[in-house]
Amino acid sequence: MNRLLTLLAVAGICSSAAFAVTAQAGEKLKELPAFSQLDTDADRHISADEAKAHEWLSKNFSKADTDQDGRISQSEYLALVKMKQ
Ligand SMILES: [Ca+2]
Ligand SMILES: [Ca+2]
Repeated sequence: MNRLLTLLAVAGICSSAAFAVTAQAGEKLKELPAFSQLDTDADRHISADEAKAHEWLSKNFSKADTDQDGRISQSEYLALVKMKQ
């Protein structure tokens, strides 16, 4: 089933569909909450667990964690938000 869907997607996707996906990603980025909303234990870092509250952030956690210390600092979060705007 997945294979069929993939084939259909490859055959059927046109540039407007690709554009729609990009636009959808943009929508999700707009929904990035304030740092303090994600930092629920207020230790000034977003842990991997805290990032799970936001699907996109969770998926991009390692990208956001630029110093690779396993958590996102406020400056890392702001850099991520700016980069994606
Ligand atoms: Ca925290
Ligand atoms: Ca970090």
